[in-house]
Amino acid sequence: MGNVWTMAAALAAAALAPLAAPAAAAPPQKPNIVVIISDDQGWKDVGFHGSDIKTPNIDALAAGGARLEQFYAQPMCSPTRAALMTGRYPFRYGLQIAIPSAHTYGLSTDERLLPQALKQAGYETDLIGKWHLGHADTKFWPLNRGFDHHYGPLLGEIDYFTHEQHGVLDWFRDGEPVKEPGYSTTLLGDAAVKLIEGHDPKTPLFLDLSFNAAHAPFQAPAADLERYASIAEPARRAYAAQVTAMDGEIGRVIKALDDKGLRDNTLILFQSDNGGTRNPMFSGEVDTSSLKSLPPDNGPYREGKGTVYEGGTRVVAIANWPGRIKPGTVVDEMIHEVDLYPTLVGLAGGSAAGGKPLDGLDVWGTISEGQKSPRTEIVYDLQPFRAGLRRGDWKLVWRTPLPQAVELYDIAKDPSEKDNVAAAHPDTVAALQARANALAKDMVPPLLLQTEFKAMKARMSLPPALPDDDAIDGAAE
Ligand SMILES: [Ca+2]
Repeated sequence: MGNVWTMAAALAAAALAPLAAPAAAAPPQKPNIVVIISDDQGWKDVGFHGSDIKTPNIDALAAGGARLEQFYAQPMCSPTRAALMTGRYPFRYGLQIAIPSAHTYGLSTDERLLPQALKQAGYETDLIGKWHLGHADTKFWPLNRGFDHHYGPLLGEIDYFTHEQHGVLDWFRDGEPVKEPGYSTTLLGDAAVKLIEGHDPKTPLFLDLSFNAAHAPFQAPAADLERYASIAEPARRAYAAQVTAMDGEIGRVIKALDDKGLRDNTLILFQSDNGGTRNPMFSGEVDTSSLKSLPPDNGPYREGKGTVYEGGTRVVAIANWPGRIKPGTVVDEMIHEVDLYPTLVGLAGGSAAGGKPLDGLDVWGTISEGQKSPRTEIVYDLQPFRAGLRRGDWKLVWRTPLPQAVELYDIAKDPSEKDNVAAAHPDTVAALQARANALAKDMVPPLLLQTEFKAMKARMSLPPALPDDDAIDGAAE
């Protein structure tokens, strides 16, 4: 009898199974992911960090989500964008330095990029705004790197109104140059709103909205400038106006997500791509050397863009997802740009496998549940002439050409990097130097330096630079 009942139970279970299966197997809804990147914005240049520059929409994102107070990017535009796209440090593929406009190299095409991984996970992938990961060959362009659509500049250091750099148009829609009127920040906001309004909610969306604001040149529409009539210095006034103009566009994008009913299933990340520029040498190709002071403000952090000090690399950053990240969260744990790749691919239910080994670590538990960061080390930069490396709270700043300079800071106690304690901690310095050296064994020297050395070598085998015949004849008289 027992067997009969067992058989009956098994039959009943089998009969019920098909009914139960669809509910159990229904996949969780994949979140929309909107990454908003500002360009060269100072750490302090948001309302919630105490700025006089008005950023009510960014402030609301911060208040409604998590402020990431130890979020590290790379010191410049291209390297940070490369770190986001690959989940790997730029020293692994020679992209430690921003790509100058006349150079022809780009982000190595054998890297597997974030939009490729998200596309494989079923996402629509859109880049609205700046790329700066290769422009001279179409093989580097966004549509050949996993994006379904791209609108905006391929490089990004443009005039905000003409969209030109050095008189050359840098404004594209899906690979075609576009000449159109308008302030770049407004045009990018318009495009993002239109995209969200027309988006089919059945397909999860990855939007990389990458403003050229607030990079030099410092330009803003008259109405935005008028708001800051109280700021006497023209560059700071224009910079403040362009930050507030960008904030307004971010507000429109959030409203579009709200209106479309997507907001509760959308993770929004906001960050600057590097610290604000404090030295004209690093401001880009626009000459800012005549300015009395560069406008961005990195608050308590030392120096700015281009350097491995905290002012160049610890950037303003926010994560916001209603219902998934508690409002008012402050994450004071180390997170690096490379961590976004595995974190976002993980949330998307995709696979981080299939590319090269990642430097990034999944930090979702740190952002959303208050867990300790899995990250114990930050590589700020690694080049033949310098290293910036943090392990725990110890940070090494090492300029390697002779005469070399070695600095050591306790970042927890001295976040402003005022007190170089290298002399008092020789063992810590030696351990960090050994680690930097070990990492440097896998370093690809910057593609910029490789290209320039080739050009230099070519110039070294030109004909002798002797005076011309007239000068020689004259000398003999
Ligand atoms: Ca930048």
